[in-house]
Amino acid sequence: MTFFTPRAGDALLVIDMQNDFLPGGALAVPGGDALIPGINRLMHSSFDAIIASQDWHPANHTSFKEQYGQWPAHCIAGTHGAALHKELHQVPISHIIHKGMRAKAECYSAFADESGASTGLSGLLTGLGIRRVVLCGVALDYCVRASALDSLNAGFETVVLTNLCAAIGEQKPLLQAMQSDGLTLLEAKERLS
Ligand code: VGL
Ligand code: ZN
Repeated sequence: MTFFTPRAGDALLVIDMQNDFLPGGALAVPGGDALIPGINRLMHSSFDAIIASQDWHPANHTSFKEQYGQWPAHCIAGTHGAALHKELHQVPISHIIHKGMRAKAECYSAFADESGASTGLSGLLTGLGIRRVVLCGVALDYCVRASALDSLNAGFETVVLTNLCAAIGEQKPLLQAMQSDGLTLLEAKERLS
């Protein structure tokens, strides 16, 4: 595994580091909280933009079990569960992207929901002159992966920092599948320090 080194034209995309996706939350991703110190250190390296996404659902979102969806209710807009974890440094974040506001559409990707409605992220990145998108956060098998694929398809070089991501399911087959998708998988040295 090779380490990531930042360069000009990089944006860091910090996916869904919200209370509901971290231990103690409604849809906790195991080990998610252990990523925070490393992500904080990484955010202090030089990026042209640091964008945090937040899953941000109406109370009747289609993905919720009450609506016969797959997930327990989570990240309801404006609630504590939808807030970024308080230990995640907020100062380095340049932009926030909310996603999943439309009741009838699932939205794993920070770029667009499953009906194709854009969040505006692609245009934002292009406007900022970003060439490479670097991802970390949760969940690796849902929102990180979907965001990384959309980034690649939008024409950005795309890197996933595997040791700054946590998954709901098994990691090993997932990493193989992501590599076959054409994603570049690297590690952040910030996880170790
Ligand atoms: C996510 C399930 C439902 C995620 C969002 O952030 O990976 N997973 N909504
Ligand atoms: Zn969600």
